Amino acid sequence: MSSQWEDKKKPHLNIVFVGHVDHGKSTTVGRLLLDTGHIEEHVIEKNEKLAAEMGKAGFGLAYVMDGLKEERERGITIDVAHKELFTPNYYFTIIDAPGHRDFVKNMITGTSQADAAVLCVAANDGVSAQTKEHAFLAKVLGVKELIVNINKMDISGVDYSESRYNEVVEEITGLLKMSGFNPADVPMVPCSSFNGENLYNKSDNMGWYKGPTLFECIDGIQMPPKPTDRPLRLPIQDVYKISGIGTVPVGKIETGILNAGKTVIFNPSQQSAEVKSIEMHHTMVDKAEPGDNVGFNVRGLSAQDIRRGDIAGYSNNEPMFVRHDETFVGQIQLMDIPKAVAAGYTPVFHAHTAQVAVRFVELLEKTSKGQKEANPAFLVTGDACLIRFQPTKPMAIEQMDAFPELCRFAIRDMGKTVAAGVCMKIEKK
Ligand SMILES: Nc1nc2c(ncn2[C@@H]2O[C@H](COP(=O)(O)OP(=O)(O)OP(=O)(O)O)[C@@H](O)[C@H]2O)c(=O)[nH]1
Ligand SMILES: [Mg+2]
Repeated sequence: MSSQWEDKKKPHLNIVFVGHVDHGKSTTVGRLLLDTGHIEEHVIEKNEKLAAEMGKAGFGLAYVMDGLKEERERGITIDVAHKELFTPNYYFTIIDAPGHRDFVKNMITGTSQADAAVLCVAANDGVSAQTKEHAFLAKVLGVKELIVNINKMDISGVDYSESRYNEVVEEITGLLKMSGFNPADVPMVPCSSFNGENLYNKSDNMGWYKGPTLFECIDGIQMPPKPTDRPLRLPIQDVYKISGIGTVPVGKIETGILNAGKTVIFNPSQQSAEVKSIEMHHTMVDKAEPGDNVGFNVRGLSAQDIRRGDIAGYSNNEPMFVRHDETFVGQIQLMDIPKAVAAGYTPVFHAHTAQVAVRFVELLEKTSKGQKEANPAFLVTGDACLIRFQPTKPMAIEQMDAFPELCRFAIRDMGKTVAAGVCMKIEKK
């Protein structure tokens, strides 16, 4: 079945659905696709029958996105899934991320491909652990536009209550401020994905809500202008070896233009190669722009020469990187850390597509409850701090003043995100 708005020449955006486990991300995506005519009712009916047989009644809509056997049995999303959605203004690729804390790694992969995000928050639970973690990660990983779906408004105890909606809006507003989004720019739509209320069709049960539907918000996204006039920066997501073609790195362009025929350099691998061809949405193109997800064939490099976490650019303005004997200074905000941390702490940094263990070398200046302190001995949850860092192996990262798109990082330890930060100054030797 095809959509009435189908047209692949429309501007393309990747939109990721994130939020705490079970808050209804997959159900929202399934319902949006159904109500907008991208899939037919009988598909959902078949899914629902299958779900009921597996003891997962109610998961028929979620099964549109949850296709893996284990996902269907457990009733959770494990890996990201992609689907096309056409709206009057855009051609979207929807990325449905898992909410379960064990699969945050997959959420990070999906979110680093996204331009925009829908944060799903169940109205009964409100802001929960992965609501927080995903909001921080979305900001760090470069999501520019955010929409909130306050979901499950139908559920018993919430019963479409305006005052409960207002309470959840207040909680989310606090979270958005902490994670670096401006709440005034973020629409928050009260929905029931299960019943299809305020997703595509307006709800008869929430007359008090006068704002746009989730679909109208998604279609109305205004993306900031594409930084086409800046130097090329293309973080590499994966490198494939394709028989008959050769080495094909893939990734999403952050800034600048990738041209076929030009030579690119990959840092920190420090390898150069000519771009032979570029492919986007299974079509060959001569050039690609910021926001485009591309695969491109490079001449003369093996798939082992370059890797995920490299950034491609041109040699007249190479992507920056910090070697293991160099340092950088960054400002971090501690979100959730089990114990106090001091110099010597070496958690994993996630910056664009890179994952590198990085050591806290020197705590320079702490801000705690509005009070500043030079060279503090340790840090706890809620503190912000300016720190000198040293990666354990070469790591591509950019300074905030040069490339705000590539200066952010999330810090993860023991399976959770403990802090988020920005790189202010790279100290090259
Ligand atoms: N009452 C009610 N239940 C909902 C709604 N949306 C989703 N659910 C139920 O919530 C459960 C989880 O839904 P999913 O869509 O799988 O949630 P998810 O956020 O994708 O979960 P993960 O991907 O595992 O993080 C299912 O039982 C859904 O039927 C809603 O609007 N109202
Ligand atoms: Mg899901």
